[in-house]
Amino acid sequence: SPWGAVSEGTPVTLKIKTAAGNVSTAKLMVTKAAMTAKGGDEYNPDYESGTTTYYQMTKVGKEDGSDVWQVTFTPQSYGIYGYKFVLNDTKEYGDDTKTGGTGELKLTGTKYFQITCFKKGYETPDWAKEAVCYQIFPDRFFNGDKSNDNARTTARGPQPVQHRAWTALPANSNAGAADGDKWDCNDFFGGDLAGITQKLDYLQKLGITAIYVNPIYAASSNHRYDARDYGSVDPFLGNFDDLSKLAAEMKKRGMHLIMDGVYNHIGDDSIYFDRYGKYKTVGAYEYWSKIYDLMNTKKLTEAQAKVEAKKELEAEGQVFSPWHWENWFDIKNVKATDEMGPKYDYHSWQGFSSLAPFRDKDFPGYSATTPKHTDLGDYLLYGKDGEKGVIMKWFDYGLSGWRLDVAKEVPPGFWADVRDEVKSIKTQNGDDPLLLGEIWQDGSQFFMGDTMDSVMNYKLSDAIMRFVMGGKAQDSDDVLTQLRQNYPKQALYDLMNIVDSHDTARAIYLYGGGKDNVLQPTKSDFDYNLGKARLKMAAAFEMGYPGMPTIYYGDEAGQFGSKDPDCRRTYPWGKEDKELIKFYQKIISVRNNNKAVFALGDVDTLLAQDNIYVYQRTAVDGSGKVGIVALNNGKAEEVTLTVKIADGTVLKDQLSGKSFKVTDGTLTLPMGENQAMMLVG
Ligand code: ARE
Ligand code: CA
Repeated sequence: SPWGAVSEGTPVTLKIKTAAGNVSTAKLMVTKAAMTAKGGDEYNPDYESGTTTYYQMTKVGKEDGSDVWQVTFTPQSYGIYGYKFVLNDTKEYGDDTKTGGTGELKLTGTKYFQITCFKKGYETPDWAKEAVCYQIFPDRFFNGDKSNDNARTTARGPQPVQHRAWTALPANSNAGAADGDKWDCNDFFGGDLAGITQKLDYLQKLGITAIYVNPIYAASSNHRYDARDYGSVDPFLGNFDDLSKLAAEMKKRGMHLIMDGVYNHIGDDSIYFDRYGKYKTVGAYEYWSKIYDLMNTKKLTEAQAKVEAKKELEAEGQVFSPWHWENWFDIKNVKATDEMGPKYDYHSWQGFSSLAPFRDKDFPGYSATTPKHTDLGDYLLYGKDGEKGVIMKWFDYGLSGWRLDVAKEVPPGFWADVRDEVKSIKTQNGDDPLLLGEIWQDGSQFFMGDTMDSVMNYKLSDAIMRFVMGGKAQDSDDVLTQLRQNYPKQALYDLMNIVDSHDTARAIYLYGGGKDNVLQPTKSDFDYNLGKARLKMAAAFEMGYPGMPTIYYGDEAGQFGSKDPDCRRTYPWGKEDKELIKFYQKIISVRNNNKAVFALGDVDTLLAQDNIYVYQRTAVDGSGKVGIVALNNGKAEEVTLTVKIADGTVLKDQLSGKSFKVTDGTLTLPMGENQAMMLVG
């Protein structure tokens, strides 16, 4: 096993085999990565800026006629470590990301094999390991309160809100826009918090025990990643009473609520920025544009303009916030234009002028010299004068955890501070809160025990998609094996395992051959039945796998759609694919009724060959129970597995009801085309 995760101070022994007599010196090169945001906004482990140590290896004997070299090194402090072997002082043997450590031999420049080293005592919430989660895009799930449908009239800036009928399609006006920033997020369908509360019985019957809800703070757009005010619930969704009611009903059912926290950026139309001069408090843009106007027209110095701007704003009845958010952003004295008209230039998130990021240097934990209490840090986390920080405050309304948007773009030191604070409290269910980062790549950097418990597992959704669509099981298994080894077990079992999300086309649509770039496809744009058969395989795979399986609202009902915003269609109440819902109920109950196996058991790949992918779960509670999940993405085929399960053991496929007996250390499964089995014995 070439990759791995260990706690600080654990000795790691590495061996390499070389052809007899071929190698005269072998060294282990170990680099501890630094975390840098080189050339962009994302913080990543960076070996180039890291510190390297070489360890001499010793020839310890022979195996199969080859020389065996060995060395032990001990990572003393948590971090991401990379290693490779240097042979004869001339060649490097490093990672080729294939299972089994085939590796790659080169003169220089091979990739590092990774070892994740985590803080002693790193623990993650147990409830997430056993949870089955449901993701809700709140404007589109259920309209439970028509009285809030007209709660406000404007979306971003002066743009009017567009009300849409429940079964209409989301607007697609921005598709193909050159700047990608046409405003099409002001169409609202009326879904709300009351709607979620009213549908809890439905979710409970499905077997759901956690809900991840996309942002619900007051915001301009329907997706609400452009917070207007972190301190209030969006009036279209309800108010704090509605939230408390939802949380109370969830508590009764033993469910956990995960909210979306967007702390890298806010909306340009917000109390913090106030680009359109809508709010009584002075926003950063409002303030700086006034300063620059004065500098440019009256030829004042910046210091003079500041004094004058303050006077003018106060004369207009504007008040400065005690949090001083006028200083949290980079706004330049340069005129620019966007789809909302002329503006002073400011750093925006990925070129979307609707989203203004905070300056990294304002986050506590940005560097060793940043003070622990910055205005931004106090506002978001620590609070001040008896008022709680945003991140802590929402726990008072029944929150069980945060999904943290663009987790790589916020200084890791801040997430460490967040962890310290959040882990000092309990959720309304009396257990530990969950911190889950949004990332799309490997998430090891969040699993050093100092920041997150979990991440959105897009790596897994990609691997599963590749397989169910006909890819080789080996390729998907390489990816998943690497994750299993890179991630500490406590993080692996808390991962948010998904097949799609509000940011991707719906799985059923892609699986059925639908194209991402088709706008508002209909059922004739893809093969629904094929998509459905594959979705069943993917969902069964996740229900049996370590991590928190998460269903994007409506997937279980056959909702389809291409990329954002089309993937955010309304839940098809009254038009559900009932057979698919039944299937989901079944596989979720298989997981929920066999938690010792499917939620908490050990995991091993049994077979990953071409069309067949099979893994085993083994209970660690001493019960001796096992589970096997088998998928066939090809034509019907009889599969014989070599298993380490006692002869005579009978395993029953919970989906077909058929039983199979272990004989002579093997298990034979007649697998149909695109069939999934979930065996328990
Ligand atoms: C807007 C328009 C869409 C349009 C889109 C792209 O509304 O119609 O398709 O731009 O042009 C939020 C909204 C989006 C909105 C966006 C900007 O939900 O609808 O999109 O704001 O206004 C990257 C980031 C990742 C991010 C995804 C979307 O790394 O963090 O892109 N995800 C989060 C949220 C989003 C949210 C934001 C961030 C902003 O989950 O919903 O968008 O707060 C690769 C890369 C990833 C990349 C991924 C997807 O795999 O590795 O880094 O993710 O592709 O592009
Ligand atoms: Ca409503």
